[in-house]
Amino acid sequence: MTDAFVGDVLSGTGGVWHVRTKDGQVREASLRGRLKKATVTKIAVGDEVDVEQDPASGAWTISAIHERKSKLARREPSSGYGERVVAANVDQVVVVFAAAKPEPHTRMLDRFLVIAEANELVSRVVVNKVDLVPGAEAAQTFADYEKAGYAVHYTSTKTRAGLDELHDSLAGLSSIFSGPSGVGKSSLLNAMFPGLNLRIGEISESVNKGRHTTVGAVMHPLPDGGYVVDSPGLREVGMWHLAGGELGVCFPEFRPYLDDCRFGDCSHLVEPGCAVREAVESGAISAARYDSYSRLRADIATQKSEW
Ligand SMILES: Nc1nc2c(ncn2[C@@H]2O[C@H](COP(=O)(O)OP(=O)(O)O)[C@@H](O)[C@H]2O)c(=O)[nH]1
Ligand SMILES: [Mg+2]
Ligand SMILES: [Zn+2]
Repeated sequence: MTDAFVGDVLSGTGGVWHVRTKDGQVREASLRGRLKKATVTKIAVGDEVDVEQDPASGAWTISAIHERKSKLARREPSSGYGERVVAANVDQVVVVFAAAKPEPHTRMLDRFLVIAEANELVSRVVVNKVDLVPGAEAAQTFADYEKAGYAVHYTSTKTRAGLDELHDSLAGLSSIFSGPSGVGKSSLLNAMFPGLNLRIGEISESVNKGRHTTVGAVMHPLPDGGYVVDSPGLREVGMWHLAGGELGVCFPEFRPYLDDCRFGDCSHLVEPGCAVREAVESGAISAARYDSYSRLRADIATQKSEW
């Protein structure tokens, strides 16, 4: 009998997984045949696993996958598995946009946040490149998110504004960095953790655009504990197959009103006595966020009829 070591899956390609055991060593391990056949749990980056080394060959195998405490997963009704796990055991999603270059599209930000909420994950919003705009401008563009209860960080890798606070908010946690390409995700991670050496100006996302390619998330261990994932995984909310009725709770500022609508199955679009729309009219809920809600609701309706 060999001893089993506990480790975290950092990345995987072609059946070989990189597993970081608690001693800090990274082992290349393959999945034990018996586990491979048990399709109930497909291994994902971020999974905590047991690995064992064969004393004769020195080869490592993954012998057990521990229960996940959270996951970022897409529903895939067309595949037999029902969902694809982008990363397991995620503590928070860090959604990065730029104050300028590229211009921030808050509709797209809303989509990223909905994906995180649908997975019951906490999100932070990072507004990077604040060196490119006058101070008040970025704060005004992103005021709705602070009002909705999200932590919003204003950062610049050029002036190092906001980097210490962002760094501290990652300590000991597993965080997924997501957002459009070119906003400075890799630059931010390098500026906070120089050892990571991520490539700047690379459109890493583009290789993952094809429908059947796997999402190549990679977890990077942080020097003081925790992980960051520089993720290509969150893009089109359409691929996440949310149900229309679940969308309201994915807008945290809607939640206090959801039980007050006249109809229990209120879509918050047209029904009389809708507490959400009343809150929009009174200014308690931002009209722009509500507009995102109604667009997403329409997208979901179209999607449904397609499958
Ligand atoms: N002005 C300015 N440019 C930045 C900042 N952060 C990153 N950049 C630039 O934005 C470009 C894209 O950065 P990158 O980190 O590759 O973005 P990613 O695609 O989100 O990982 C690079 O040319 C960076 O030098 C910033 O805070 N201010
Ligand atoms: Mg990058
Ligand atoms: Zn309503």
